[in-house]
Amino acid sequence: MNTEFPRNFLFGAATAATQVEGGDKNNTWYAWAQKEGRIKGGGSPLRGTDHWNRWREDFDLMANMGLTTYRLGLEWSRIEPRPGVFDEGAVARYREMLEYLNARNIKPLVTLFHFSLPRWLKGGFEQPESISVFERFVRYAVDRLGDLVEDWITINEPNVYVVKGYYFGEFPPGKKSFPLAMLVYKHLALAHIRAYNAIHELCPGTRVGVAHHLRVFSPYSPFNPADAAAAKLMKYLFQDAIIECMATGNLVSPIGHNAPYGKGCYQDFFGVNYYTRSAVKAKGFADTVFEDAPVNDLGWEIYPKGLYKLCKEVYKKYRTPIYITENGICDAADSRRSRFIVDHLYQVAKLLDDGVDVRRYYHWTLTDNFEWLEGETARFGLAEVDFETQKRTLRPSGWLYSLISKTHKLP
Ligand code: IFM
Repeated sequence: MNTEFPRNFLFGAATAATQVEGGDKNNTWYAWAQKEGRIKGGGSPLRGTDHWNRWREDFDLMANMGLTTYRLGLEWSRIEPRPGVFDEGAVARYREMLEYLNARNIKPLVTLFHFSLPRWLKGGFEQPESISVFERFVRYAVDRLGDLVEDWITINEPNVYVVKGYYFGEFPPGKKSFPLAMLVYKHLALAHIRAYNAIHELCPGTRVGVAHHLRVFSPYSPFNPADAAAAKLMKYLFQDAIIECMATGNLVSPIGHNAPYGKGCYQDFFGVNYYTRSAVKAKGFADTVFEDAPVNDLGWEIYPKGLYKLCKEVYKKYRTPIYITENGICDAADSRRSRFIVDHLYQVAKLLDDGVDVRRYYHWTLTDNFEWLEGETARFGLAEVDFETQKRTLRPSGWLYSLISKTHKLP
């Protein structure tokens, strides 16, 4: 098999504004972190990696690593600190960042909504008005930054946002209601379509997609039909239904049953965020891990073949170019990350060999960061961060990834 990547295949790293920038008190995650016990180790996104001030250092690191693309997020609450009031200073900073990236031939891919909302957006995406409010923000951001960006992600991991925030109640707003979760799914799907259309209207030729969190769902006991049925249902409810709504505009059950903005194709690329596989037990509709499976520091199974399986599946169904918008491992000791990278990129090489149009790979993530409920304790970075001094140190796996990006070959 050919383990050389085409010259136009892009290798990059992905981050999210709230996880790295620091300094913003106006977002829902800062508010959520104020209650003791919610975030492991008592962290908050207020510190992050101080990327808001140290972005040049981080971008230089990427340039030295030979990365050619970077996925970054915009903090909505920074850009629009009050409803309809926009902060020109914040946008100017993002412009500076994007210009710096472009000057170094690092193609930006910009995420508009990644788990964190402005605190003033009461009720978040539960309210139908949120669709227009989001569109207003998107239009503003794209109008000011669109000349510097060719690829946009409207929404990151709608399923994780909904399941954690509205079903398990672990993420803000901490609710536990299936009907509400479905309503938020519906509003997110419509918000995506409105944003998709708005971006194309403002910047024709731009590529727009969603970063979907995809998992493999396998029956815990392969010969148990109840486990098999539960795995199928979990997969549909967690990812397949929302993907269909966002990709085609057709709201499918249990999210909806019509196409309010018309059926069509609302994605120019398919963003795949891939980490793990779930071993599903029918009893208790439980999402577990296979015994003896290799796992990361958070207990998630390391299952590279899943990346191949899922990309093949979505490509067959939607025929859109694929960007792997996230793939990474929580591994503080850096003892498994190098292997993880090579094994997953091997699957990407296989996909290319099989004619699947995968165009980019973004490792999650460039530096250690604020990992939501895990705070600063979960280490996903190619570079280690000492949060006290904010010193960045490239890990051995970071050097390896740099070599792969520079040579376009797997070692
Ligand atoms: O840190 C997150 C990211 O924000 C969304 N995808 C999964 C990552 C690791 O948990």
